[in-house]
Amino acid sequence: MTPVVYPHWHILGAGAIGCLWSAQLYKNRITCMLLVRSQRFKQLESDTQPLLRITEGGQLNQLPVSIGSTNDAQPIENLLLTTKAGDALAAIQSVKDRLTNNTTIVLLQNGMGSQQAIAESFPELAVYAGSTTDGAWLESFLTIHRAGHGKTWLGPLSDKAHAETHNHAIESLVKLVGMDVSLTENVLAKLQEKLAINAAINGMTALHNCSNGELLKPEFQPTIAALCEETACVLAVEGYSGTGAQVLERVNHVLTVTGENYSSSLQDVRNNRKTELQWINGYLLTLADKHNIHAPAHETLMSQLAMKDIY
Ligand code: KPL
Repeated sequence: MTPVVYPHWHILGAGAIGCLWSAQLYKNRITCMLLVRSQRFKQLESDTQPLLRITEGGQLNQLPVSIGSTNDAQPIENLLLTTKAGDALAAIQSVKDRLTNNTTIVLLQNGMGSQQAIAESFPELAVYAGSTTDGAWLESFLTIHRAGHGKTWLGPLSDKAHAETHNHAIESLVKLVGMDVSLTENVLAKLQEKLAINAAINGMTALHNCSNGELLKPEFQPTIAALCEETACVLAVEGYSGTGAQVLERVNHVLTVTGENYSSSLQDVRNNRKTELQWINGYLLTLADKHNIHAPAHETLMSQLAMKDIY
């Protein structure tokens, strides 16, 4: 009998999603190493085993985690990139000497645009993208809270990934117990669906400093509807088939079920971090501009955010 060989993963981006995947891989006995910048790595005490603290449903779990520096030399077989969209390309460039022609890359960024930029920069590699509705937030380094179990779609992005009939490492992610991961041939459609929702919610909650549920108030609904209408119209140039009314229905459903939550963009603002709105509404505006489509609701939203120094 041939022994089962489990793939080894490196995770780059020690935020909430990177830590969540690191914990799930550990629980599924798949080895993985969380990569941090060399400066951060030097600050870690070398004589103690780092622990990842994950709280879920009021219960705290502490799991050992293997941490390495981006500056190490050993090759990376499989890379899960979980940085923010704006940091993704630079992060992958920082480990490019460790990538081989056999490296599989999985990109888990919000919004769109950063994934395509990476697939174009690394055409020789099997690049996959993911779209996730998993909810987790980072309290401090290696301390996260899992807010909700979502679904993750993974699918090929680069030509090399599209040509593969089988990818052992990707299959290891699909089989993870404790995560709901499925494969799709059309990951761009999944990214568009998520982008359409984020484009109506994230910027608005950041601007009005409110919970998701507050956007259901009548005073916000006309703007939300206009954003959804424009999103459907702009994304149609890339094959999106949903109507504005369908997007609005999905957005209002998300606002209802996540009513108490604060969007990731509002959390970024509150923690003085740059948001990913450039990769959400910004992506739509670039696309609109390229195809001469008028998108005044998105334009107004982005300028109102800029007036409040929210980028
Ligand atoms: O994905 C989200 C985010 O906060 O980024 C939503 C769907 C808006 C849930 O909060």
